[in-house]
Amino acid sequence: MKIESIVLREIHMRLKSPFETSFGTMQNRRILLVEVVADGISGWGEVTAGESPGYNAETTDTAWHILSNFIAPLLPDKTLAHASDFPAVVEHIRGHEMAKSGVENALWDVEAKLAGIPLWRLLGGVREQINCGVSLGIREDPQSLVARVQEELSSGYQRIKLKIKPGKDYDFVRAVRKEFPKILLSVDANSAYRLDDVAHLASFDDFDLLMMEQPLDWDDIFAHAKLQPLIKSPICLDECIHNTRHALAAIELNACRIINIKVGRVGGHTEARSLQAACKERGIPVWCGGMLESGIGRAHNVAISTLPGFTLPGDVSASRRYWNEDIIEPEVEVSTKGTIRVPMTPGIGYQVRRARIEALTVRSQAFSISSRASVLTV
Ligand code: OSB
Ligand code: MG
Repeated sequence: MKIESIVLREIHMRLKSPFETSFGTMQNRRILLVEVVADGISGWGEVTAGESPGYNAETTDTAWHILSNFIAPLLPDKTLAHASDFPAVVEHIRGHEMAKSGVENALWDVEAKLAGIPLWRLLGGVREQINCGVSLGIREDPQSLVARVQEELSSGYQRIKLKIKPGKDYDFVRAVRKEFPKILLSVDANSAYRLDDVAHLASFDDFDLLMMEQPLDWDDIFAHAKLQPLIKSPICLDECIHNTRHALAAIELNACRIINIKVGRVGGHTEARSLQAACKERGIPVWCGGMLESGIGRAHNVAISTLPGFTLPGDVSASRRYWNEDIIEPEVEVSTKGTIRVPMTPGIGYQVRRARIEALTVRSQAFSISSRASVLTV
């Protein structure tokens, strides 16, 4: 693939309703999209960074900075045999996994289109439908949370994940578990607790949780290794795991029994694939996490979820749970059994709605062979 051009865009999209986590509330999304053209074919990726650095260190603006100053200028005129060769191109840049992932995944889309096959097949996927769960934001009171859970179960979703934070945790989970004694139920603390809270975290043993996601500090695998033997709930790491090496350390230390793979958090499909293989070899189930993506990021999540290690329902759910109108066609839809059928057309397998993206764009920057210099439009 000879890269001809790369276009960065920031689009603004408003979530249907605010999403509250222990680190803050998200509603007005500032999403970066990356379009790469290589061998005359256009591919799309999404940068999954948040607007503020509450989940991880990256933001929409740090990603724009890294992409426009350090990554995009390297690309025009470069030839890569495979998208999986891209990580080596940006190896000298430390961190900024989400920024890198936006470009790498666009290259995967190009490569799959050039090969005339769906992306999920190119990645080595083995299933034609994926199992879906939902992640529910923190609510005012337990009753309204129970009502939300009922709605999602009626739509068919196979697993419910509740966001928790100190003061909005035990009573909420208890109310949901009481109403739905049999469902697959998880909680996600997004690093809101400390090792001193062990007795409180152990009290969740009552609820037969499928997992407790990232209870402790975002960068502290060691503290999770101390916590895991003291609680029954299997710990699932999210924020702590940025690459396969982190996963191997966490597994060897018994810091978790499950890992959430987010393609952006680990730097792209190449690392996500290697991480799931490493976990599979060691009997650690993985599932695909979400970052409130537009249809483009969602399509990439659908594709990676087909790999053999992804044995638990992911946080990949229908476009219409988030957006009044998505930027892809068809939108991502979930069956009444809580599954998404993977697309059979080449690349990400969903049509990108250019006119709609154009209308949502607030800034863009293009890098191409002919100009070499970039063109900035605000
Ligand atoms: O921790 O999984 C998380 C959303 C934003 C930031 C972090 C997380 C989440 C979610 C939502 O849980 C997942 C989704 O539905 O996209
Ligand atoms: Mg999480």
